[in-house]
Amino acid sequence: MIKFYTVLPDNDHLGGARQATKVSIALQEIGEPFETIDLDRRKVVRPKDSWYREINPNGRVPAIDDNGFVLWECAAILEYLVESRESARSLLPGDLKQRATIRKWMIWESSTLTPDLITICALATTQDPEALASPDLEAMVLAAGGASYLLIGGNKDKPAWEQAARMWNWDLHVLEQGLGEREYFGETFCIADIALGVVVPIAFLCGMSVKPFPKLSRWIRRLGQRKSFQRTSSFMNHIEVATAKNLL
Ligand SMILES: N[C@@H](CCC(=O)N[C@@H](CS)C(=O)NCC(=O)O)C(=O)O
Repeated sequence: MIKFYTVLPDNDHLGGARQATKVSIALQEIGEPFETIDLDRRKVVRPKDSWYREINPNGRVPAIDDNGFVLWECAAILEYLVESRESARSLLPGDLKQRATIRKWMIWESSTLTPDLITICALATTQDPEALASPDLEAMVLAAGGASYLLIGGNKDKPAWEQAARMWNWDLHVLEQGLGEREYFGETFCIADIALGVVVPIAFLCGMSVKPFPKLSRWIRRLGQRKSFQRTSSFMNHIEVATAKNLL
């Protein structure tokens, strides 16, 4: 059975490992049984001498162990699941060009969208700490962003925040255009929906709205109707924040 290494929300001061939920959502979508190994972020994931560094030398979650084959990085794990399991094929639907387009969104999410998210979260903590829904957002950003946070974390510049917010809204615009009239980022629900669907709602914690992007807003609600997302407490928490603050 696949072992899934993560940090669950219940005993974690940062509310669990949000990126890692991409993997548990994918495993649930394909009906693959898995054993969850819930790690202590401070005692097991981070320490350089921890046994977990043998699993992931980055000291990050998620990682999986599939019968002795260890893999880390969400995008690589999702692609591996699709390629190794017949039941997962539907998560990478379409012909060659459609599948390449899905991979494009996966790469864009980790190379552009998530770094932009980390930037707005980092700057949000210096702009309006009281408005933040998560008291530990700053620590969360540090956990996810590492060095990039340290570079900009002390920047109390309003123009820097405004520029980061513009950047994020531009990303949302790119997503809105990319989604077009379809329900999902693939011909049907696919791994890009999982990757993007975990990341986009995190920005609700920083007060970023998707209201100017009605297709995206409907897409997030559509994801919220899937059992795999409903069972993901961090996703549901971000939706609650968005609803309370009228951001969705
Ligand atoms: N690029 C990585 C990102 C993983 C990541 O940032 N994980 C965070 C939790 S969401 C983490 O493990 N942080 C380590 C810490 O809290 O010290 C992936 O896609 O797997």
